Amino acid sequence: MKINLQDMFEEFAEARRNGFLIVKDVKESGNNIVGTFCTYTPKELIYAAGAYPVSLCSISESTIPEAEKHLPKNLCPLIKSSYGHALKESCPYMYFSDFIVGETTCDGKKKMYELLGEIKDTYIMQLPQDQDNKYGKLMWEEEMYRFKNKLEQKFNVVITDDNVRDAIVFCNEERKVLKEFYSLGKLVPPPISGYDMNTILNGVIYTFDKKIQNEKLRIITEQLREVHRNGESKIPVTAPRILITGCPMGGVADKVIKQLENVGAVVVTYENCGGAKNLAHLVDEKESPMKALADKYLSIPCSVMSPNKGRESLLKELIEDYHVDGVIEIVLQACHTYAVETRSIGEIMKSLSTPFISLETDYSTTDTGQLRTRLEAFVEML
Ligand code: BJ8
Repeated sequence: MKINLQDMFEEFAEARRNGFLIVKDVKESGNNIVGTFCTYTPKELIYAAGAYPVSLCSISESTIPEAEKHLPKNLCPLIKSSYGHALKESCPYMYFSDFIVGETTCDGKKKMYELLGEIKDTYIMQLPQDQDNKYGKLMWEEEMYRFKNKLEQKFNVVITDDNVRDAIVFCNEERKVLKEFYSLGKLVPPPISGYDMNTILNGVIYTFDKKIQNEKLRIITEQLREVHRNGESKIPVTAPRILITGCPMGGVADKVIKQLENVGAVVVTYENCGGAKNLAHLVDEKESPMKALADKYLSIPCSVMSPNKGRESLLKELIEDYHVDGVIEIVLQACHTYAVETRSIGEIMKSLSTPFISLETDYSTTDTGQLRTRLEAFVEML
């Protein structure tokens, strides 16, 4: 079956807005919904409880002034935006969630969750911050059981090991399909722009029917491979190939990715959440399911971990596999963990002779021009 790729990109771009209506239907059909904020959430357990995980709104600048009535101005925009939505009751996904699950990741987020708990039932998983320590691993596995109990009590269900195994297979299938899709960035030239790729990776967060999503993504991937085989990619073979790393991009995609591609580069891979950081590794289907979940999620290389060596090795792997010419790091204002890692990531890039810049930004449009100038200068240098 041939599909119109542009229509498909638009469908994924609209997924968040359309998802507003779908989440209402899902809820009104008697389903349970759990709101999530972070990649560390073991969504398999939510599916195993017969519920749907849904990502909560966190990319709009419009809710930040409201949030700043309770939170300090000097806080990451993602945290303020999320909390502002809760105060303004403007995130339908939150509205229809039976409860919210958060993790003790960065300081700002975990303290915001305390305030969020005054507005909505908020459950916190205690995330250890050392991935290699055996006590940390045991603690995180224990947290999996604690979360499972919460789901069982809240939804009056029993979650068996088989339920969890089925959910692991189900979520792994989505990861495999997404990985096949984003691996198109390895092709030279890539058959899809980084902006369209990001749109799809973002759109899937708000898509409830994963079977249909997987089918569509398989078709898109195959069609884009054909575009490449036929030499029909609109991206010039000479376009500098960029890897994006750092904080989540949702709130700044237009002013970073769009502008970067407008000045002649192409984003071929995303290391940040939504990209390889989350999707690169599957949950082990042969391991005992709760331990497998604990192992997979604790290994996510986010800067809240100390140390966070996994980010360095993932970056090295991606730079090689995607023939990367330059690396751009996005640091959301007041994100201390990523800001501190900038130095070590910069050193690694130097050792690999890979050009690197780190851009600090927020959700406003005030630095759009300044960012364009910096992106232009970076691309010219490549
Ligand atoms: S796994 S990146 S989604 S924590 S940008 S709120 S770290 S101050 S969003 Fe994140 Fe999970 Fe990590 Fe991914 Fe804090 Fe930084 Fe803000 Fe952040």
